[in-house]
This record gives sequence, structure tokens and C-alpha cells, in this order.
Amino acid sequence: MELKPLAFYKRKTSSALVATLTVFLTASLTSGMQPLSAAPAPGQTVSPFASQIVWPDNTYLAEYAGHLQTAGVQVARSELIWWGLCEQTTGTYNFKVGAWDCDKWLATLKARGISPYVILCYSNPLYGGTPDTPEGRAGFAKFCQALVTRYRDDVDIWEIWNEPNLEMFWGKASDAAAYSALVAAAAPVIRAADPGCVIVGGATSGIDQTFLAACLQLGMLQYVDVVSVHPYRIDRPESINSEIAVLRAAMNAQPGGSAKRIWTGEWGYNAGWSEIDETGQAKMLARMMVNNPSQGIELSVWFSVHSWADTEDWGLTNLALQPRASHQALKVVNQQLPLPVARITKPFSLSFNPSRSRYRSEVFEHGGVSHRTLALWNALDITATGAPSVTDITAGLTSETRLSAWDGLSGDETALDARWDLPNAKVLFSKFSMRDYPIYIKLDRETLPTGFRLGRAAMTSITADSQYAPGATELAFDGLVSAASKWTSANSAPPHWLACQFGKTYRLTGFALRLPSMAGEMASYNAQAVEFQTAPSMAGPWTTAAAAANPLNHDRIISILPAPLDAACARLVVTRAGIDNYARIQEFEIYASGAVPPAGIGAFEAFAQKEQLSPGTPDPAD
Ligand SMILES: [Ca+2]
Repeated sequence: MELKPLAFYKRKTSSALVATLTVFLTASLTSGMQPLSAAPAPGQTVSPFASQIVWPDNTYLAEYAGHLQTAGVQVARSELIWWGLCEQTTGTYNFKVGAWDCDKWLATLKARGISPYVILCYSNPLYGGTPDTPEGRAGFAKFCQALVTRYRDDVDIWEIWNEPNLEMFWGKASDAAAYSALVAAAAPVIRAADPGCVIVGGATSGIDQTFLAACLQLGMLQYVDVVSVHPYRIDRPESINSEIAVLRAAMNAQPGGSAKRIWTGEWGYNAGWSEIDETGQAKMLARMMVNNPSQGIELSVWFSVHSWADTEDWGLTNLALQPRASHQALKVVNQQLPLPVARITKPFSLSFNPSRSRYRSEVFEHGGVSHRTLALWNALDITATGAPSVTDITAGLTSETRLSAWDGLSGDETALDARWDLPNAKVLFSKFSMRDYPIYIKLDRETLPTGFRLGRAAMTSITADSQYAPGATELAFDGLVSAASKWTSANSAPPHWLACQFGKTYRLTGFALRLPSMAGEMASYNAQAVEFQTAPSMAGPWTTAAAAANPLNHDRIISILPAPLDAACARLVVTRAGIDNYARIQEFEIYASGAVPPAGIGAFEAFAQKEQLSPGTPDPAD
């Protein structure tokens, strides 16, 4: 497809603005004695979900930076000052030229915790315009040396030129040899001035395979750490995948190439296009951000925080600087995929019934197996409309995984009918709505209260307000989570309660409930609100120690008491039962610290073995 018109329209230089700029005297250079900071590492030290700020709207920079900060953005790409503005007299570099104030710019970003990703550009008439001569390249390298030396403590990402494959930005017809020669001239100077920095090259409009292949053949990867591309398109974000594979293969074929990274240094969807609206823009942003890591793209820069011209709608904000849906979607990506974050090969089975060819699933891990996120979406064409498609999804997860589903546009938690098949270590997401934007399913390892579980053997009596089947109260304490092993109340109006007395006073640390969907039943049967009470005897008085609401029918409720409580009796009160007024509790687990309970606690040992749970390390005898 033809990419150039899109890129061309996204940025218009205001000649009137340049003409009215006032030249100020050279600011003094800072000394090189300050320590160099480490380059930001996307996914490790900074969020990989970034954005661009477009010069020269310095007037609103604080607002732009504020909107980026609230969206969780930690890297902002921008020009800092154009070469032709900075050097208007040969060898004299100005870092404050009219409204262009590099110090102020960087201080504003720093105050918001945002790392700058600075583009070094554009032509300078002192050197004949486009730097495609030895003199031009030397002049550009000296400009880079002056700027990088001055700002090496504030900037750790430097990019050589922007869209050199476009005449609009290169100043002449696309010339990979001349651009490669510029990189070879500038990069060593930048590296020497700022040894810990990241150097980015390419920065092509589109994924320009011809231009980039020529640069690679000419040795660009000797000089840069990252190749960046700007894959603008009126097409779905996932359509880049085959193109990125071509680029990756070309890079890998070069010496040391497999260690070099790929960034999308610029890429957006214009809400003013006839194909999408503001909601469509937000959907494409969310899909871009979750798809890019699957292609090995380490940093994704959305274009941009604001709209560049009155007639355009690229921004996360509108012309009144009010956040759009895309701003919220970027905020949600950053909330749902927090640092440290890495896309991983799916570590469990996942199947759709029925399946469709555009269904996508990606798993991200946050610093270890205890926190993972599954992103699910339908990679439909950008013009697609209609209701989400409904499918059953089976995932090979284990029961210690606590599930919750989050909407990729609003960020709100959304219902998930997750039914476990514990014997087969599977969970069914029943009638799941696959949307044309990501739904994030958090997969968190459950955290139980400390201490050991008080099983049936630790109890001298059990009772309940009512029961559906005789003797069923016992089944809530037998260590088994199954549809056949549960206490079920009568279906009168709640509250319903289930109480137990221990053989002695224990120091209670919390409780856990295993609810019907952990046993394969409908999530709508899960209790929606409960209280945990303690008492010195079964006659009371009962005191509420904790309350928990479960409006979205989670499969378990785990509550850790803020401080341990000494009690001889405990009671679960179901204040809001499942959909049909029956309280159903597969297991009511009560945890205590202190001395290990007397022999005969075998029910819990059996449970722990079956579920591969640790009984915890008891405290020394109290
Ligand atoms: Ca049971």
C-alpha cells in the first residue's frame, strides 16, 4: 500500500513559525563531569507502551506531559531542536531559540518521570541542506556532539534523523547510501559523548524494506542498537507481522544482527479517518500495543499525544486537550501490563470452540510465574462492526490461579464465567465474548493466609442455619472441591451461615472460600457477599472480623485478616448468595498460626497433597 501520503500529512512544518523565531546567544555548555545515567530498558525499567510529542508546541508541553504521565507513559519521542535552528552560525550552537527551549523541555519531562527519546535532525542551509556530502556529515556530527554532550545526563535515547526515506524530511530523494553514511559519521560521535546511550537508526516512514535492506547491507547495524520503523497504515495493526518478520530476518543475516532490537518509533491511527472513529482509534492503539511485543518489538511509540493540526485527529487528546478514548486505552495497557513485563510463549494450552481465524491470544509475565496476563482479542479489519463473537475457551491452568477479566478500553473489571475442571487441570471460560480489542485476564497466583489450615479434625462441632441435604455441612470441611462435596443452604432468603467450633482457641489469620465455579458449576452460583465472624463459643456473641463482596462472581474469596484473632469458633455468613438464593460452599478454609494442631489433621494433609498446596510453616509454639 502507499504509505507516503499518510506520513506526509501527519506533520506540517510551520514556515511562519520558523521565520519569526528570534536567535538567542549560545547557552554555556555543561561540563562533562556529571555521572552518566543508564539507558532506559523498555519492559524492565520503563514501560514499552510510549508516545510521541510533536514540536514545537512548547506552550502546552506541561499539559502534554501531564496527559502522558496519567496514561503511564515513561518514554516520549520528540525532536529537541532542529539542527538548522540550533546552528545558525557555523560552529555556534543555540539551545534556546525563541519558543524552542531545550532545558525547559527536558526539565518538564523529567518532572513527570518521562524519559526523552530524542530525534537528531533536520537539514541545515549552512552545509548545503541535506547532509549528503563529507562536509555536511561532519557538520551534522559536530551538531550531534554539541547536543549530546550537553544533554547526555538527561537523554539516553538518540535517534539519527526522522523518516530519511521521505523527501519531505530528507530534503532530497530517498538515498539509503547517503543516510547510511550519515549514521556512520554521527553514531561514533554520539557513542563517545554518551557511552551508555541507546542509538536508534532507520526511522523509516513505513516498513521500507528496500531502504532498510540497503542500510543493513551498508553496515548500519555496526552503529545502532535499534532499528525503528513507522508502520502507518489504514489496516489492522496485526498486518505488520509478516513485514516485521522480513525485517527481522534481514537484520539477523547481518553480523551481530540478532542482538539488535526493533522499535516502532512512531505509529498512530487518525480518529478523523472515514474508516474509524475515536473508539476505533482506541481499539487500534490497544491492539498495536499487545501485538507488537509478539513480533519482538521492544518499544511502541504512539503518534501522538496531541493532534498536530486543526484538521487532524492523531492525538490521545483532542484539540481542546481533553483525553480521548485512546488515552484511556493506553492508560489501561500500562495498568494491565505493569513493569517488569515480558511477552512469553504461551505456557499453557488454550483452545477456542468454535474457533475463528482472527482470534489472538498473548501471554505477558510480570517478574515471575505468580503474575501473568492473558490478552484475548479478535483481530478483525479496522472497518469491522457488529456484536462480539461468543466462544468457549479452555485453558490449561491450575487451580491456584486467581482469575479476573478487565476491559481493554474502559479498564473496568468485567464478568468472567470461569468453570474449573480441577481433576484435569483445566478451566473453561464459558461463552466468552471475543471483541475487536483486548480483554485482559489476570492470572495471579493466589496468596493464602499464613499458617496452617484448620481441617475437619480440628473441629469438635459444625452447624449451619439450614442445609439442602442432610449431613452436607461436613462436606464444606473435607478438603475436596467438587460439585458433590459442598454445603448447600436452603433456598430461603439470606443470610445463611455455616459455623464451626475448634477443640481449643486458635490464633486465626484469615479464610478462603472455594465456590461453585471451582467445581465446574456456573459462576452465577458463587456467593456474592460474605462475612467472617468469630466467637468464644457457638452461643456467641459473634463478631464480624472481615467482610468481602464478590459482585463479579469470582471463583474464590480469600481474606487475610489485618491482625490475627484468637477464637474458639468461626462462622461464615453468606449475606448475598448466588443467583438462586442457595448458598453453596465447596470449601470453607480457616487458617491459623501458632502450634501445629494435634494429630488427626489428616483431611488437610490430603487436601494439600491433592492440590499441591503448602501447609505453611507454623510459628514456634505459642
Ligand atoms: Ca468439599
